[in-house]
Amino acid sequence: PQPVRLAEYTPPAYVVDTVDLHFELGEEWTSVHARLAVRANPDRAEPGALFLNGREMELLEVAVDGRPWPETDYELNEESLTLHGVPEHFTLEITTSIRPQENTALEGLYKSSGTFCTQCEPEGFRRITYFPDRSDVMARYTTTIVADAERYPVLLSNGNRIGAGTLPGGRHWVQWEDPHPKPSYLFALVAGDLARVSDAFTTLSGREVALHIYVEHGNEDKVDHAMRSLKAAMAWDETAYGRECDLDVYQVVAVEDFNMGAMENKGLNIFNTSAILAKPETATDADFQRIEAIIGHEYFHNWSGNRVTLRDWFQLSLKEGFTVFREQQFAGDRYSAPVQRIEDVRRLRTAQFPEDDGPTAHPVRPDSYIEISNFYTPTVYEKGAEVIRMMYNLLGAEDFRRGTDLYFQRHDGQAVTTEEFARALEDASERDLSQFRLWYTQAGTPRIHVDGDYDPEAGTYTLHMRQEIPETPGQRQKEPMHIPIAVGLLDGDGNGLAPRLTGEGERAETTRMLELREAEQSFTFSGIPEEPVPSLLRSFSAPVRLEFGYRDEDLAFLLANDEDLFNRWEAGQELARRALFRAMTAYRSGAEIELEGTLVDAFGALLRGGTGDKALVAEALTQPDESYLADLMDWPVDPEAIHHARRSIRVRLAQALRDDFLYNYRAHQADGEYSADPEAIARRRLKNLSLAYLVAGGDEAGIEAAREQFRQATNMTDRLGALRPMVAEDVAGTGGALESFYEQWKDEAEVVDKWFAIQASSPVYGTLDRIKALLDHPAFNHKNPNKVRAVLGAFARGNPYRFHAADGTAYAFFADQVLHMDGINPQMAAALARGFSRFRRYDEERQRLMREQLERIRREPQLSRDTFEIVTKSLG
Ligand code: B3K
Ligand code: ZN
Repeated sequence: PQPVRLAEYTPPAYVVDTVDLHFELGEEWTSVHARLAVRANPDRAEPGALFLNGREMELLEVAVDGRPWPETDYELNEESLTLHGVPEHFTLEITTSIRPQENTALEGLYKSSGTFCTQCEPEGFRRITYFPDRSDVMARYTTTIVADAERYPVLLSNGNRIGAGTLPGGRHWVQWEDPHPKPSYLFALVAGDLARVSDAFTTLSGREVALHIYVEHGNEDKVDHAMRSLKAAMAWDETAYGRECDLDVYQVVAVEDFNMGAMENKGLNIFNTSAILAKPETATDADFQRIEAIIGHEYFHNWSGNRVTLRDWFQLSLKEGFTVFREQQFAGDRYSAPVQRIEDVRRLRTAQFPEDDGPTAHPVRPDSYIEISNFYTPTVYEKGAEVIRMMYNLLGAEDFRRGTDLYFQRHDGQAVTTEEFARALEDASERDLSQFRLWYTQAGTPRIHVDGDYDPEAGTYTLHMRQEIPETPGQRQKEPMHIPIAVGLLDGDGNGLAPRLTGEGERAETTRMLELREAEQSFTFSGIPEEPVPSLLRSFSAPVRLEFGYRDEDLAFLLANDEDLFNRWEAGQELARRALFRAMTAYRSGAEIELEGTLVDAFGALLRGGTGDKALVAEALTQPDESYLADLMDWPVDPEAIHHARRSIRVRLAQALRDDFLYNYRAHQADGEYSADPEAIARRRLKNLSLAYLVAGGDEAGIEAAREQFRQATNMTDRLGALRPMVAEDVAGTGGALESFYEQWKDEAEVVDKWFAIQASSPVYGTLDRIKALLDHPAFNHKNPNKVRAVLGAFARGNPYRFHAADGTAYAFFADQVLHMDGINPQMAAALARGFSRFRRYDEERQRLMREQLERIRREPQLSRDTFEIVTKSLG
């Protein structure tokens, strides 16, 4: 397969003004009749042939202006239909026949537990009809759906319902009209027997928007939270960005089988059930928060993505990075901004940093791809959000808002590029972002080395900074980037100074946003009475790896005193990382693993109530996970050392701080009814973290408390809060607990997914034989992405200790699974194949074993484009 390149972008030869779709949904065949108003693109001199994308369909008819188009004047192949000699303006009619019930790739039109549904982003529409399936072709859609009335009482598409009726033979029809021009990737259709929960929202200007959430019958009691979140998101976008909803009706449908979380189709979002259904008995606090974030994310796309859309797929981060940033701001406003920031950064570090450092590294705006579905990556999403956040940091809140207002106003209804976004911010702020644009084109996580230099005579403190951007595939030479680095200075009592650079006047703010632009650059602060402790990269103002030679005491001091809560957490994490790396060294040399006092004292002080912020204490005491530690480790990554070191640090912390954990466990028991408010979530978080440590420490009272909590819990957060550590530590009675859990929840698919994942990611329960047994479990199904993620995804990502078993048996098994999945769902297969992509980070024997599997996968003659791209890039 040949790569598609950004440099080869050309505007479409023809534009489409209207699309009229007529679906006849059937059990065997579904026929699609499309009538398009086509005209030559006035921006192009010689339009030439009309090129239409299309795959996996049977073409039944092609007509131009009502007359069948002769076969001699078109070319049809596996991926396209090209019409030669068409007029300047015409009506094109195409009839295709498709088999949604056999579509296991879950792209285009497919069936999910009896419901017809669609996923068209990025290139699914071409599996429905022949069409210029590219985001810069925007048209007005009308959709008529005809289906059996009994099986499919609910028939939905984008926009407003403009007609309906019954037909002979028990069939009925509904017609929808979407007044907003849109690219084909935002088209959606749903047909099924679904229950509806409704509400309404009145916008700032008084427009009434009907809100409907559709779920399978029986799930009506699990949509309250999503509905509340939707209304919160609508209100938030009005105040935070001045964006009002432009629809009369906003519909959301939940389906079981979905490749990702959700999809922002215009006025008709389609959601994975896992990203919408929640009630306290079945969903955890993390689920509640994830649902709110995803509901918000898809809603925010209505402006950042739909009203202003993408010129081409290389611009994907224009909508995704910006929308993730908006989602993060929303979540931070709803819960706690520092805790949200910690979670964002944790995700960035565990998923994006490794990607940026491996064979599939690519810029936020890639310059080529083989399969665009492979580019819905942490780099495009999470690093993309960081790029937007850095612009926010550089411009400040007010100018940033002026910039986004200008962007939305200037480009409403257009398909644009990241360049237009940067330009709007520049124009609104009169700032120069030319060097900053490198963040879109240069891959690799910058490393920043910082030294501090105090001059007592002059009363100055100088920070010397040096930036290096590592080499990435296809990018040798890198230019220095423009990096906002938020800095504070603490005096000996832990108070923040108000740092001013030499030459600047007095300032009040205790955080100074430095702008690093050179490869090496120094910043000198004046009027510094004593040697300060610097607090660097506050709130993680840029997605970089920053190094500064703190002493352990400095870190403990920052953990106790920094006014920047994110950096408090960061200081605690750095202390923990150091202890872990020392423990790994000890483990590898066969020495006893010890835990020195600084970490114990610092964490003890936190638990005894230093900050008063429960959520933050819980975050600080959460150990960095194994895959993040693998990313930090020098070659070769040693999964065993990581696992054992991490475990013994956990056990030792638990034992050293046993009384504090027990106190916190008891002090934060729930009282009264479940609530998903920030305070209650923080309380459960700290309580369950304390419980997990007590169980890890082998404390009898703790283990008994876990058993008891597992039995008595009235919500899933507490139930899993007990079961997880029981499974992780394999305490007596865990097998029975797992069984009873399954028995109790076997009818709730989202809960069964948790049951799978908890085992697959456990170093004790997720051994290879158990994983194989889970695949044979009646509740497992390779065609359901949630199940695949719960077992195979959790195994590869969440259980590195077992996945990287030294004998390579897990690798061989996993490669079989990749191949099997490739025949079912290429996107899922490619996602799994990434489990091998960083094989060069491991020792020679593991490298050899993984390479062997990658080569075996690559030899498969029918391999999908998706998996092919990941495997060949990994092999390099
Ligand atoms: N835009 C969709 C992602 C589509 C991915 C297709 N493989 C969800 C989102 O980011 O909102
Ligand atoms: Zn998105």
